[in-house]
This record gives sequence, C-alpha cells and structure tokens, in this order.
Amino acid sequence: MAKMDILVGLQWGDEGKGKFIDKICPNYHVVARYNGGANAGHTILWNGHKITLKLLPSGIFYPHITNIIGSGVVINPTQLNQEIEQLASISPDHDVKKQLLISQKAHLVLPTDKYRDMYMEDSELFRTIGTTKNGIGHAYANKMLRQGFRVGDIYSADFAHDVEQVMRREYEQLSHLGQALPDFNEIRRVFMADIERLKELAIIDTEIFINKALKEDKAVLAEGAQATMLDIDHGTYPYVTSSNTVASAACVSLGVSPHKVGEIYGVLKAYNTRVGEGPFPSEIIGDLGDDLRIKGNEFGSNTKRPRRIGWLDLPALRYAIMLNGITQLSITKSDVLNGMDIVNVCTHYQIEGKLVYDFPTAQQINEIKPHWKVFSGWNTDFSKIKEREQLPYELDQYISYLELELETPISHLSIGPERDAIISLK
Ligand code: 2SA
Ligand code: MG
Repeated sequence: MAKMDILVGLQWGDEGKGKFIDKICPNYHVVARYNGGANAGHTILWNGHKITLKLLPSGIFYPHITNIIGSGVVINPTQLNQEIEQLASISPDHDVKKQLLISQKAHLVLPTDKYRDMYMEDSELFRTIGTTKNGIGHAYANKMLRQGFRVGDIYSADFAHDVEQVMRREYEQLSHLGQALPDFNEIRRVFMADIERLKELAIIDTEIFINKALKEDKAVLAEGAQATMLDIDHGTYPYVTSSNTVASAACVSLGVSPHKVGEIYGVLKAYNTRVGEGPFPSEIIGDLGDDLRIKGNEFGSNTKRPRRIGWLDLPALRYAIMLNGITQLSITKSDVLNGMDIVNVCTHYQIEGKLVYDFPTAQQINEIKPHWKVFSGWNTDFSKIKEREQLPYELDQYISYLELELETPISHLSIGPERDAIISLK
C-alpha cells in the first residue's frame, strides 16, 4: 500500500508552496487540498500565464492528476467557478471539471460570511486580525456551531429555502449594524447560480476515493494552505487563520489514518514574511525590509497587502518542523537575497533578560529581542546555476548552516521565479 505525502508551509504563509508543489506534482496521481479556502493564493507560472489558485489544488495543471478538495476546506462557489473558467480559457483542451473531486463534507462559505468578516475587521468592537476578508472564520465558526451548509447539502430539496433564510437573517443583522451591503436579491441570485454550477462537478466521499487510491499504490500528495504559524491551535493565536494548517490536519480532512503518512515536506522561504497583525519576532523594520518587499514582490496575492518582512527565525522553524514532523525541507526565493551585504538569522531570543531558545508563548511574545547570526551575502547570476556545486560559497554556507541547525535535510532550493528555477540539493 502507498503512503500519503503531505506538504506544508513552515512560516506565516507565502513560502512559495505552489512552486515546490508544481515541481513534485508530476510524481503524483492524486493531489488533495486539506484546509483553508479562498484566503490562500498559490501562484504558479504556467504556459506563460501567471495564475493564482485560491481553491483548486495545485495538481490541476497536470491532466493525469486527480485533484481533491477535502472536507476541511471551506468553499466559496463563485470563486471556485471563476478559477475553473480561468483555466478553461487558457487551456481549452484540458477538462478541469473531469479532474476535480469535491468532498461532500466540505463546508460552503456564504456571501454573508464575507460581509460579516468585513464588518468585524473594521468594527472597533472586535479584535482586528488582518484577515483576507473572505469570510473564512465565519464559515468555520458556523461549521463548529453546526449551523453550516456542506457541499453535499446542495442536492437537498430544502437547500435553496434554508440557505436563503440564513443569508437573509445575516443580511438583516449586518445592515442593522451599519455594514454596507449590495442588494440582497443580487447576492442570492449570483450565489444560487454558482451553486447550480457546482452540480456539474463530482461531489463524493473523497475519503473513500483516497484510501482506495492508496490501496492501489497510487501516489497521493496532501497540500496545505496558509502555514504552520497561522494554525488555529499552534500558531500565534489570535493572529492566525481559522483552520488547522499543520500536517496532521491532512489526516482529519482527507480521512486518512496517520498510519498511512509518508514524506512530510516543509517549505520555507530564505527569509520570512507575514501579512496581517500579530507577533513577528524577526521582523525587519525600515528601508531594508522595504527593499526586500519590492525585490521579492511581497504583496498579498489576493489582497495585494504589503507583507511584513523578516529574517529567518530558527526557534520558530524548529517549532514548525517539530509540530509537522518534517522529513524534507525545501527553501524558496534564495535569489531574492542576491546582492545583500549581509543576511541575518535569528538564533534565539532575549525575553525579560533571559535567553530563550524555544519559540515562546503568545503572552511573552511582545517583549522579545532577537539575537542574530550574521552571514555574508551572495551575488551571482542564478540563471546559470543547475546544481549545488555551482552555488555561490556564501549561499552554500547558509544552506549548510540551516541544515545543521534544523536537523532536517534540505532537498530543494528555488533560485528564481521561473517554473524550472529550482534545483535538487541531494
Ligand atoms: P483569514 O482570512 O481569516 O484566513 O485571515 C487570518 C490570518 O491569516 C492570514 N492569512 C494569510 N497569510 C498569508 N497568505 C495568505 N494567503 C494570501 C496570499 C493572502 C493575501 O497567499 O497572499 O492575499 O493577502 C493568508 N491567508 C490568510 C491573514 O493575513 C490573517 O493574518
Ligand atoms: Mg500565498
């Protein structure tokens, strides 16, 4: 029997998971997304087009791969249809709908969830998290409250009536609270039209499909969205997303036993970013951060928000590697640091005068002073590099140091934005 591999981001998102997945995808028969919703943004350069997938699993570009959206994902039907249409317009021969299976247990994001997210983010009565305003938290909250609608419900005779009632109730409450809203009938019309189009897709018990695939020795990859430090339990709560992002969440969402897990790939960027509020111990404040933001194009792929920039943070990375049980690391965007005089790595922290080597709890995290190890920067023409031996000495040193400190093999290094600009280090 085959095992399911899992891929997860180790920082605060935007590690370039899409690029690494795209590299390893051809080896898989099944790629399954296990968490999050349209708050994700996996950007992939494909046939000369830059495409950002928010809901579709990254295997969708390969016609031989079956792509699955698992029960732990929250689905905005309008967004899903738009992505399917976008791919169809770029590649008319490629039948995206035939390649896609959706868990009947995945929850729907209602249009009113998005407006409630906007309301809470902008209201002074609530904590500001810096969400993507996609209604993700509200969809998961309704799931836990057992008030949600699942994709499988769209076939029920009462669905249209029940969902309208809920949307109307939400709409009335939000308009009473002063939230700006478009016309209700228009919201409902668009939503119901998109629900009808979902019926053209295969909505099934994906856990049965995946377990059969493993039994038939098919290679299955579970793809995580957002990242470890945004996990609802283990991330920097409350400045996190509303799903479990860690590798073990793949088992729950996809209905696969932990017995059946194989490799667990961790993706990290050669530096650090975070979008939204919340602690970020190794943040770079000032011009250097601004320069890196522009060089690395560090703006939200959905919301275009400028991402906060920081250096690598070893305690945070060790924590993420531990939580996920990472077996192989992949480092992205090493080319963005090209031309820097120095590259810093946070080795530990000082908190209230004490040296701390573990990632601290949320309560301590505001008074934290990072300690740095300083590396010489590198400057090279990455377009000529095809193997590890050709890397500049300084970058090779940086990688060797990380491998030693993180006690995990680094198998891949991404050296440019192009699809093939990724080298194997093994
Ligand atoms: P939400 O919308 O409820 O999940 O927001 C809660 C927190 O989680 C963060 N978050 C993200 N951080 C980085 N990247 C994400 N995806 C998009 C991207 C973000 C974008 O790939 O660029 O377009 O801005 C993502 N999704 C959620 C979010 O910033 C909040 O801190
Ligand atoms: Mg992203």
